[in-house]
Amino acid sequence: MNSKSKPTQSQLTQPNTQTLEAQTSAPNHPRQTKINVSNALTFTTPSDVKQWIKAQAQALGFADCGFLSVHHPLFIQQTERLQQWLAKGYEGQLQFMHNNHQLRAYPEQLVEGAKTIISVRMDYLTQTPTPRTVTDNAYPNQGIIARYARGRDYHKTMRSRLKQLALKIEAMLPEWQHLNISSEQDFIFRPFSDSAPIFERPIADAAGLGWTGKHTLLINKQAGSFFVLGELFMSLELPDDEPVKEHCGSCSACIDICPTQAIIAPYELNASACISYLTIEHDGIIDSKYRRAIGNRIFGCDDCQLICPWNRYANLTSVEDFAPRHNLDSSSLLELWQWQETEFMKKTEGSPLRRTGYVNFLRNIAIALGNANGSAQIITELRTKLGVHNAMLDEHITWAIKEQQEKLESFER
Ligand code: B12
Ligand code: SF4
Ligand code: SF4
Repeated sequence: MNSKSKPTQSQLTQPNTQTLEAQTSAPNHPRQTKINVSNALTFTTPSDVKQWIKAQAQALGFADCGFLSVHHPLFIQQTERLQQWLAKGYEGQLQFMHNNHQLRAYPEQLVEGAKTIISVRMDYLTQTPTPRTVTDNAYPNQGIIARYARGRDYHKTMRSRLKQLALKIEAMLPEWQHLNISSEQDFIFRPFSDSAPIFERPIADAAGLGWTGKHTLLINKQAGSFFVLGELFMSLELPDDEPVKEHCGSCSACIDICPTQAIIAPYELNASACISYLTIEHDGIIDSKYRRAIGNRIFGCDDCQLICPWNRYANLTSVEDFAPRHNLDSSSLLELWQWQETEFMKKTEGSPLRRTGYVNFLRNIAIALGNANGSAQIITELRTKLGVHNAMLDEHITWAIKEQQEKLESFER
């Protein structure tokens, strides 16, 4: 390859066997025999470095990555928007949204010495959903768990792979000394995924990973929106990527389908009305005005994504960690209702489901059982947990029994 040519995709990802052999066959003369891992590559500009990092990220299971300066103007702008959002009371019990606004506005203070954020996305679907349809509604006796949450907790998967990416970058620093991208300094890095006061979706948007849909999630033209986001803060100084054009146009399918009308207006979500918030984050009584709308969703909600036309392009994941555990993609409500606390703790080890806690999990199933097809067996099963845990759960069980009785009575009429 001449000095101007860019590395190809396969050159970027293939390990250089010549290098490894040279290093292992001459252990006594490391200085003379040291051949750098990139001896087939030429890095002429910082863009070559970005291309190399992107290829490494993809080899680690990330679908894509983009680059953004920690000093980008979006951080101050988003902090102001967040404050307006909080002033409307949309956060419900999400108290952490009130904290650390200084760090949100100045992310360079979050990781001292960081200059660039690598924003990554990771697909999580293990089955292709039927396009533009909420098929989950066709199974009222099944407990629907959001698709991101059926396997291993993605936070751990993301952070450990981001760390691997950082180590690969660190090993390459000597090759990039001529590029004036701070590679001669000590390498500082820190991986995040949903674990710090960071505007993850706006970062990914500005770094060109997709556009923000009217449901407030990021969408990619080639891959839909069923992916999670993460970031690697690092001390290399690389140029920003450009945002992409938005493609929602006049569509409003997500706003129209939302069972609880949580999407107040395009790009404006009242989190406290969102089923994802109610079933995962909200502790205690769920307002009865939302219970019928919750349907059979017992942990999270995918409706605004399932209906989105761009998800006909959603990709399946290459990451095994997302594979559903314990039939969480096809369990009946009654099966899940029968889990004892020890079983819940065992089966949700390393799973996002742990977050809601056992009694709130039962609360969610009780609501869904109230919404299931009328059945005397469901009423009997609901009664087995009355008076067993706490008054909050009893209130939901009593509501569900009443809903079931009304259905059975209307059949008899
Ligand atoms: C709090 C939170 C929630 C809350 C609130 C969601 C929300 N939209 O705010 C609840 C619990 C409801 C929630 C639900 C879900 N979440 Co969530 N959540 C977060 C979290 C931790 C913070 C988001 C945040 O800052 N919200 C505050 C509001 C103010 O921010 P915002 O929506 O971005 O609002 C801005 C826009 O309205 C914007 N704005 C205003 N006007 C305009 C105009 C235009 C044109 C534009 C572009 C923007 C714009 O300004 C606002 C202020 O910044 C992030 C992780 C993170 N650290 O970023 C994950 C995150 C956003 N969630 C994620 C996921 C997957 C989900 C669910 C799909 C899970 C599920 N299946 O149940 C649902 C989807 C619900 C939905 N429609 O958004 C992913 C999104 C991935 C993606 N493809 O975008 C994230 C990034 C987590 C991750 N690491 O992957 N979540
Ligand atoms: S996740 Fe469900 S409840 Fe929340 S905004 Fe989307 S459709 Fe509405
Ligand atoms: S459903 Fe329509 S409006 Fe909503 S995010 Fe998708 S394309 Fe945009």
